[in-house]
Amino acid sequence: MFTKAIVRTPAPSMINGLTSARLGKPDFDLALKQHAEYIQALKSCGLKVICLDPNAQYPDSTFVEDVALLTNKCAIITNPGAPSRRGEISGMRETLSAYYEDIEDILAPGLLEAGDVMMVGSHFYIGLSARTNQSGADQLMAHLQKYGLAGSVVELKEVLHLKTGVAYLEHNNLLACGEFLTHPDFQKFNILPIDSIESYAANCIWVNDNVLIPQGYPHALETISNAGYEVLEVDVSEFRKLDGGLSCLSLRF
Ligand code: CIR
Repeated sequence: MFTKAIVRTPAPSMINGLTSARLGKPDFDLALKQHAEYIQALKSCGLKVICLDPNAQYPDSTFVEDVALLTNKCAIITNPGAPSRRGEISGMRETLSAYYEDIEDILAPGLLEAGDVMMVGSHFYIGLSARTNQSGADQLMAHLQKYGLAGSVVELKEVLHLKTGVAYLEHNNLLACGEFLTHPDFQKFNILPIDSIESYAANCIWVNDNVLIPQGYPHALETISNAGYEVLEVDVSEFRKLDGGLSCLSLRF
């Protein structure tokens, strides 16, 4: 069960965030409204939400998931692979020290963005991507081992982050799309398939047996509801324009 989430309000500079999507610039006012609704959805799942101030210096800083990995034993501050995002980690140690005694770091040459890390109980799958390298993954696995946790690497071919294409919904259920549908590492799970036309909906989040899903993906909604979850739809269209999904917008712990 999660009890808390950390989010960061978007700054007006978010409209200049990194993107590969050709969906136009986000509408900042709409993004603020959607962010507030996202916070409400987390609260309705029973979480206390800690909301960090906007950081205009870093346009992508609202995607707070990428700068830390929070486990039930320790926190790990990452070293983002995107050069424009590295400074986002400043202040994270201070924020996290209110909740964690043990805080570790990923250091250069290691690079890691926690959008590449999927928690399944005490095991963490780490995507090797354009943002996360082997050294970052090795450091993370060493930190995890120190606390009785474990990790393994997954090579990515098609997506930005591991969790762009896969989401663990507990109860052995794994939402998966594209390259992950047949990935050998994931065949032990009960795969809930997401069609490629709804690939954005593969980035959902499990919060205490509710599943937050992006608004506008009817097949994904049906698949997840049929699997027995309480589903909450959240409109995150403005974050999608920056390749960001539901998981990227919070750190849940
Ligand atoms: C980026 O490219 O870094 C941001 N525009 C989007 C980050 C999305 N984060 C995530 O998938 N964990």
